[in-house]
Amino acid sequence: ATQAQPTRRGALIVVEGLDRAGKSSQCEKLRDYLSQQGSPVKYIRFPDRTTPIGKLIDSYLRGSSHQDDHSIHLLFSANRWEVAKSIEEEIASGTTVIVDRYSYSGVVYSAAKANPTLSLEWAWQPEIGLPRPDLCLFLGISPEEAAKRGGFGAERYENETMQTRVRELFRTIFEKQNGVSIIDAGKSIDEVASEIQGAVAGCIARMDATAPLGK
Ligand code: DGP
Ligand code: NA
Ligand code: NA
Repeated sequence: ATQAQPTRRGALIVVEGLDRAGKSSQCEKLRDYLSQQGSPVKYIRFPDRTTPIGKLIDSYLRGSSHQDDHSIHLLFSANRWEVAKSIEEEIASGTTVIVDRYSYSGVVYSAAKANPTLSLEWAWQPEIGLPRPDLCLFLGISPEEAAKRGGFGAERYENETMQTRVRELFRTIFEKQNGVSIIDAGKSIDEVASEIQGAVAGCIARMDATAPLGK
């Protein structure tokens, strides 16, 4: 009898970046690319504004409600925890999951507020134990290039002071983080897409798809 093939799990691919770096359109392109290759693939984004917790986050981001900095931080984290199990199940069943923003945005945007009791270290704690990405792609963009792509949107955090701090903190955490691919998102959409495809193909080729997803 032929021996059963061990189940190959999917990869967990996280895409991070500043506002206006083109994250969402690149995530869609990556999803289409992988599915054309015949890989089962799912694209999700955080915050997921559709859940009850997500609705609180949405109202906060639109400026319709106020939240204590720690409280909103924990809600963003809870919004990831509420789908953690379903991410693990998708991955275990062989589906590659592309995630638009994850724990890195989580810690960086909160710590950027320079609230004296909300350090990067504090901000990491509720993220510990979430599914660990196999690859994180960081879409970097200069302030000049971002400005060319239009003005700031109306949401909370979309202002010069916040974006400058967020840029610095992303740099700080990605300097010491392994498994991060820094992509120059100032290039053309197609150039960025092909760099992303190369990094993802490399990750999938290197990873041990018979070992479970990390935490
Ligand atoms: P987006 O829908 O991707 O534009 O994200 C909405 C905004 O929320 C964006 O400015 C980044 C910010 N954000 C995303 N995740 C988190 C998080 O976990 N914590 C905090 N404080 N902000 C976040
Ligand atoms: Na945004
Ligand atoms: Na976005």
